[in-house]
Amino acid sequence: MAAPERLVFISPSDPPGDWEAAFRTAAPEVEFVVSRGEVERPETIDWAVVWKPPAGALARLPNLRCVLSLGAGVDHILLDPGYPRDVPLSRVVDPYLTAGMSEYVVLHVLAHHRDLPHSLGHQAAGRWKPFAAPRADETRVGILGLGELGLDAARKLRPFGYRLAGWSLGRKAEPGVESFAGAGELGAFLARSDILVCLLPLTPATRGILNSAAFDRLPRGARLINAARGGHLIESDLVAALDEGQIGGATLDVFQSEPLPATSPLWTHPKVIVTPHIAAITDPRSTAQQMAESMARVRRGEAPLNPVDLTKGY
Ligand code: NDP
Ligand code: OXD
Repeated sequence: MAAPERLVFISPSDPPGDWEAAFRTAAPEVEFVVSRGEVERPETIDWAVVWKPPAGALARLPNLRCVLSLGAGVDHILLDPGYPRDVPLSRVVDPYLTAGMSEYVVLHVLAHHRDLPHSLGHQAAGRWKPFAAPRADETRVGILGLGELGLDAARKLRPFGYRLAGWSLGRKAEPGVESFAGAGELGAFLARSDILVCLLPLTPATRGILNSAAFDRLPRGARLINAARGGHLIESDLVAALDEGQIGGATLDVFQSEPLPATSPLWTHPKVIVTPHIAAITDPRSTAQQMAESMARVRRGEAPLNPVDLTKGY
């Protein structure tokens, strides 16, 4: 009888019990092994389900058939220069994750459009100070990244009447969303974005894209929502732009260093809303089903679901 397939689960933050239970339903034929450092009998591991695996960990699994990211983003895996590039890599594209991200984006676009931070400041001071928000149809929302998450967010923002645009590598034809494509159109896209939402993957081309030069292209007082990766944002540039008034407020879910250090000025900045990388959380039950489908495909000699293009890095 053939030995059972083995799956190693590597994550410093995801609860292994929830994933083990989900895989017991989705792929009961596969043995679920939680890595707490070295993996026993590494040559017997077929599948790796990972978030931020330590550098070199995947290269030490010589018979790996597929790596399954616990997130939609895969920068946490491809940062490892020893990533075994001949092993297919699959990322999460899941309706619950997408819905969660769109809820977050809609919540914070509305919060900035209606200037909730300003109202909360007045409340804290016991001040009754009415003010009018701009009209939605005169408020320009720009989404960096019009992929799975960016497109869904745009579709869910559309009923509010915002003037929507998106920036991507290739041109998009989404009704009601003006499409800007490529580095050459970034400046024009920024210049028309009163509320800028970042939903880009973190790649060498997008690292540090939210910097002083980009902020200077935005309309004065523009708002920033970064729910993508901390590596997109130069945090010191943002603090300077907030203090100077070029940026009027920001929501940040992701940071250069996570957890956000206690000494960061972002924690207490009156114009900043901080959330602890919770914009969208991978749902184990739904995602384990998809991972089981990817494993079935790889067994048949096919590509997994949602394969990552290693040359593009997303
Ligand atoms: P996709 O791969 O579906 O979409 C990425 C989009 O970015 C595409 O539209 C792509 O363009 C565009 N893009 C990539 N590189 C460039 C570039 N150099 N210039 C212009 N456009 C570019 O990713 P998802 O929408 O699924 O996810 C986006 C990111 O969101 C993830 O990588 C992850 O980092 C982050 N995320 C954060 C979460 C959180 O909780 N904070 C939760 C989930 C995801 P094109 O369409 O032309 O290829
Ligand atoms: C992801 C994340 O990439 O949660 O899915 O950040």
